[in-house]
Amino acid sequence: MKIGIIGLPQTGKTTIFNALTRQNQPTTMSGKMEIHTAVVDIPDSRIDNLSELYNPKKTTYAKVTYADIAGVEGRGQGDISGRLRNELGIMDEFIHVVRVFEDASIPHAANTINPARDILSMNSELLLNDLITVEQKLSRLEEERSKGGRSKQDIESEKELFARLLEHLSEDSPLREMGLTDDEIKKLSGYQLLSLKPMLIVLNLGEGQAAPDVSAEAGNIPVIPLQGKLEMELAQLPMDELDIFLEEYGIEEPSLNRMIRESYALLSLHSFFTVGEDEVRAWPIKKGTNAQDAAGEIHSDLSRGFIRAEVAPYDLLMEFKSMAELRNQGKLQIEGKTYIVRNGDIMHVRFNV
Ligand SMILES: Nc1nc2c(ncn2[C@@H]2O[C@H](COP(=O)(O)OP(=O)(O)OP(=O)(O)O)[C@@H](O)[C@H]2O)c(=O)[nH]1
Ligand SMILES: [Mg+2]
Repeated sequence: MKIGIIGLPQTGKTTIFNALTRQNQPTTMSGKMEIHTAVVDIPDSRIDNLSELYNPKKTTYAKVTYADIAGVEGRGQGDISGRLRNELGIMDEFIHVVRVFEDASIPHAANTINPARDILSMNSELLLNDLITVEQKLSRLEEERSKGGRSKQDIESEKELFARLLEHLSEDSPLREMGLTDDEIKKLSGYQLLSLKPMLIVLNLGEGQAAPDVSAEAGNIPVIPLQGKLEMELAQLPMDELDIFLEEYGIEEPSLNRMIRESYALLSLHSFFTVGEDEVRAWPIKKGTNAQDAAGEIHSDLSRGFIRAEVAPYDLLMEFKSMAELRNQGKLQIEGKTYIVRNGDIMHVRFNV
């Protein structure tokens, strides 16, 4: 899963990317399209606690890839093209970084600081691109119909779907809010529709700045205010110094962690866990995944030879301190292939190949 960080030039995308990755990419304006990617651990206090309980050789968090994508102007003209269009198309989600911080020495692409305006223009940028994609598809379907070839029925059912997309987009509403069925979304997967992808807005605040109210412009898009520059500085601190800093300022955790967790949840992902002396590990799965498919994430043999899963919710394991104790107390759930795995389930798969 890949999350693209987009926004106007000089809004703090690379700064936030650096905070995410504890890297130090230069934050200069290069003027050309550049993409940096990095795999980031999803912070999860449950994994921290399980790791403390088992003291394993290895602790593995769920992971997501973030891409710092410079060059999406968000001018609201729908003119994203070429390589950039392709890069955006392969993302599973967008984080739109909106500048709120004031700094006269850093020019703003539209000269003034106006988060509400920038949110609206990025949204219409993505929407207009989809409008173009959908219109092109509809006219190709028209041609196909006159030429013959594919069955009339196939063409008509595709036409019906794309006509509905067109109608929705014409009302200035992103495709992600259309309530498309999983089946329809699957059919559309090859078209890389941008407004269909989940999105998160990050308001990049200056020091001591309050977050502006952009709820009207953001609509259903979640908004996370944070101080990009501060987050980057925090991310460069050694862990023990970070703890001291957070305690001193009464901060529970860096806002960035919240951003990571929300961006993970927006992908419709959650985690189940495996535990043991060798490894404590979080496994990302789509919500609604059954036990057999979840087992397949660990290894295909576990899915193929699946017999049953021994399952306990995280809280229960923390209370009883071991899977063996849960088994002795008769508290382990014994589940079959079709069991829908829940967020935070500890799972032990019995299999035979
Ligand atoms: N004062 C202040 N400056 C910031 C903040 N975040 C970023 N900057 C500065 O703004 C400038 C641009 O930041 P970048 O992170 O490079 O922004 P960007 O969106 O990646 O820029 P491009 O890749 O050129 O589009 C840098 O000089 C940063 O130091 C912030 O929260 N406060
Ligand atoms: Mg940058």
